[in-house]
Amino acid sequence: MATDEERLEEVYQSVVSRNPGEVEFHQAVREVLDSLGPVIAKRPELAEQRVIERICEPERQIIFGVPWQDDRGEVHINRGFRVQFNSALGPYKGGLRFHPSVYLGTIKFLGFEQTFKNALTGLPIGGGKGGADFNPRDRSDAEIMRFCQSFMLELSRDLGEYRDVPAGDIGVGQREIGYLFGMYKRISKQYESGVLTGKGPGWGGSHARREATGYGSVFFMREMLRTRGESLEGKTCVVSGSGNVAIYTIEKLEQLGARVVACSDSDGFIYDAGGIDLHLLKEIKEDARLRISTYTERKTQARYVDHGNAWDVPCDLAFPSATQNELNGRDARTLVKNGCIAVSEGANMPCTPDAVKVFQDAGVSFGLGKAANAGGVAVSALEMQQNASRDSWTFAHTERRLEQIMQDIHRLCWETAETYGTPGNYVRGANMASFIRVSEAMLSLGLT
Ligand code: NDP
Ligand code: 2IT
Repeated sequence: MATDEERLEEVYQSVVSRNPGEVEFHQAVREVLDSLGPVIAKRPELAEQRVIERICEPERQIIFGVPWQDDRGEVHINRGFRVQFNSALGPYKGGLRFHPSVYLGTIKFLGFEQTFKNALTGLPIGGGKGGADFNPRDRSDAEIMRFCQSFMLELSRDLGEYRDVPAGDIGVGQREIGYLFGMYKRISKQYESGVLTGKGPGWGGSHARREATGYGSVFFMREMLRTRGESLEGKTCVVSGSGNVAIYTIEKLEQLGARVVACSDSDGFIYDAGGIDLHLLKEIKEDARLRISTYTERKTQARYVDHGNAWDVPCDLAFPSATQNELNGRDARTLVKNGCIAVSEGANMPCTPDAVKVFQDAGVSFGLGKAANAGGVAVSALEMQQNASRDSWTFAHTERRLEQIMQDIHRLCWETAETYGTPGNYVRGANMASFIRVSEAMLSLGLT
């Protein structure tokens, strides 16, 4: 009879052959399956009814064309996706990504991760993800609006407060959610607030949703540091990216007494030894939507390194918060050599498998994305709660809930890792704990 390891390997091989070329999806599945051995050994009933195979197969995959017209009247066609991955714990929930690199494999990897992440929050949300291979860079407001409207015209058929609730991700922020929601409202003839999250607080959104992913990643880091008898106070940090997650990671780190000396975009990074000027950063990225290189025009003592690698900058704490596989084994070795003691993944799967191994072998506390960046989707679920009860909570109340949720996720990962014989391993802890939650629900619901 096959051992548990052999059975998990068989499942992995079948995922690879059923989803050819979707390398990020394979990578995400590999990480989860590699974690499950101890759970299957102790609780074989969770592997019954082919639950592991079923968890790797999306419940539904929707692909559609998105035609739109630019400001010069030229017609473009993009490809839109929504992968409704798993609804054992609640309606499909997860963001939309607009980026030229998006293909089905990107959305599948993100939807798979989302299923487990959402389970860790303890809130009633299943996993899904969507997006398009649309490049919003240098597009006017009107072009973005027309694209969002065309995208929603098709996607609206598959959404609903109790069915599937998208939000933002790379290239999709409050502006895009506004255009998407406006179109949904028109098509459905209803002010169905709960169909999208990440809305503006003035039109049904939750306070602290914009801040939630970044703040949550810092709260998770604080918990990891506590287990080492350390705190954030006085720590030097590097945050990659300069989008939604990066900006609010920097904000919370500054509030809690740490100093962020570098952040980046896909063209290069800035180094500001005195600490990144958050006010200026927000002006550049949120208001003017410019490149990070313009930071040095206003702060001449800072340095911009064109095509440089932010992980070369010495730091105590690293927050990869841009995109998948942005931090490789070489970068991890540099960080370890420079004295980095902990990593919190604000992005989804930003560290390559060899980077994760370098961190774990060196005793660096490593908070994987599906745990560390779960604050965003958690506050999205709180937004759904507020919409369902036609209520609006204060910023302070919502932030306290977020803080509590991140502490609970940290404790769950920590304790699960211990229970199953891999103490301190958040990757194992998070994957096992979330698998238990999703598989128990799937078994209870029968073959549906
Ligand atoms: P934004 O679009 O606001 O910002 C993305 C940032 O990452 C930009 O600085 C961008 O630089 C950089 N970036 C994007 N793609 C690449 C790439 N291929 N190579 C290098 N840099 C890149 O997105 P978010 O901040 O919302 O998302 C960042 C990460 O966090 C993603 O992995 C996302 O999945 C994850 N995440 C987001 C959540 C949210 O609530 N928004 C929740 C949980 C996770 P440039 O402008 O040059 O492209
Ligand atoms: O990756 C993620 O968790 C998100 N992009 C947020 C999803 C959400 O529904 O808020």
